[in-house]
Amino acid sequence: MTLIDTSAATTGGPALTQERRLVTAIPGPRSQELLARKSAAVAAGVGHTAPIAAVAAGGGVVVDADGNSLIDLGSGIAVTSVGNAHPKVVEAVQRQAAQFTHTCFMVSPYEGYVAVAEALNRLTPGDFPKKSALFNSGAEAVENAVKIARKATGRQAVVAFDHAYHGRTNLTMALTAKAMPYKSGFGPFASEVYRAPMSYPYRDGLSGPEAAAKAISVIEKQVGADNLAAVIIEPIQGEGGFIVPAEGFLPAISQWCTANGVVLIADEVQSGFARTGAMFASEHFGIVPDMVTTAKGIAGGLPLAAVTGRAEIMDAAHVGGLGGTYGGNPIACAAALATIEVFETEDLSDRAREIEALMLSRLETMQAADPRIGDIRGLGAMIAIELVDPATKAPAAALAGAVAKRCIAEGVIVLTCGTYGNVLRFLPPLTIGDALLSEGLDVVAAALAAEVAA
Ligand code: PLZ
Repeated sequence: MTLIDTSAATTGGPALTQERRLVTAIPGPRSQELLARKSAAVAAGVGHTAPIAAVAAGGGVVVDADGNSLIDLGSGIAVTSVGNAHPKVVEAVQRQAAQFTHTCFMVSPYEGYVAVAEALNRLTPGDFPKKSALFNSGAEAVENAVKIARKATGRQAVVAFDHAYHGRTNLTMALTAKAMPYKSGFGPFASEVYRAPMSYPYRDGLSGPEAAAKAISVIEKQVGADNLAAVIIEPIQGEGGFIVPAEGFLPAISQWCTANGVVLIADEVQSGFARTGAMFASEHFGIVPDMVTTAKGIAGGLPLAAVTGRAEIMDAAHVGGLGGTYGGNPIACAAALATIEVFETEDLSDRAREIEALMLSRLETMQAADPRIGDIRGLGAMIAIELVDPATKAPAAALAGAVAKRCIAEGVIVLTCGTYGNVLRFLPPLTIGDALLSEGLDVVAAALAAEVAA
């Protein structure tokens, strides 16, 4: 067994020098060595975006085994919003790990789990009585939200939207829209899942109410309200392309759900926890979902997920009907409590709005000079640009891929997304400094410019 030399950076957290630093080509020799071991030992289906061997991360950077320091515009897909290895999270994890690592909450309950549930019941939208249940991953939270909604309504059908992403387990693959890479060859998929058209202002040209009327018509005619347990929607779609629905879309869907006894589940796995400049993205649209699924940003990088909802819906599942060996693991709960404290005491929603202002002004300047940036959208520190052929608006997926690759080679981690693969998304940790964020966007601009020349 060879262990990666971490001497390039032995401690993470914000103490790491906040700089972009390239000391080798990416990937450097040590990273290459790990990637060779990865391809020999890890199933080919598990891909990676940045070809590096990460050894430390914090603030706004990820450091690799060769000593390169990359600007992080991805946060491990919207997870490390409080910054990687935040000292308060590290301290909470260490303290809890030394106390006990596991009892199984269903065997011997402990306070951390209950305290996380209390915090979620307080923080999620809606001032009615709420309850929560904890799980390990976003997909598992979504699965459980659907289970609970079915039990509560006595109905089976679930509606998800075009461009939706809800996970990779069997039910959540069915809910997810995109075939490649998430679904192809992995069926058969769960039944009683139906798809409605999403509001996608850049491409459908519809107002929110128009797009909602279209979706509601599909739901009423093709599913039937009486058969429908739940409508699940990401208030801002993540993997599907950071699609922000037109104004009025979400309220209309929400009102229709209420009028028809259908449970509205907001999947805030990617958009939750200060990411969009509010604790939850639902708040921007004035909707109060019956249930909210959360994960990612909740625990500073530890695996934790939750379903929070109206108490009477959450209590519909019989005793013993919900659970899992690790759901609400005590270390993950300790991390979540520390993370939530950081969100609140450091006012990271406010920081997300500052990041939005900085990113939008930079991206708008770029767009004015480059019509291949067809659309700029998103809220807070969840911003994306959709790259297109300026003449036809046809998605420019190859361009997006090439720009992201070039950025990574230049020391900036940039992720793509979108049904058409043509969206560059920016999800920096909320602890990134302005100078570093600005430098990251300089690199994005240079990469886009270089792809004209190329
Ligand atoms: N719901 C809205 O964004 C996870 C997927 C990464 P898990 N998104 C990142 C990948 O390619 O696997 C996500 C999401 C929304 C649910 C999920 C699923 O969360 O924690 O990955 O299961």
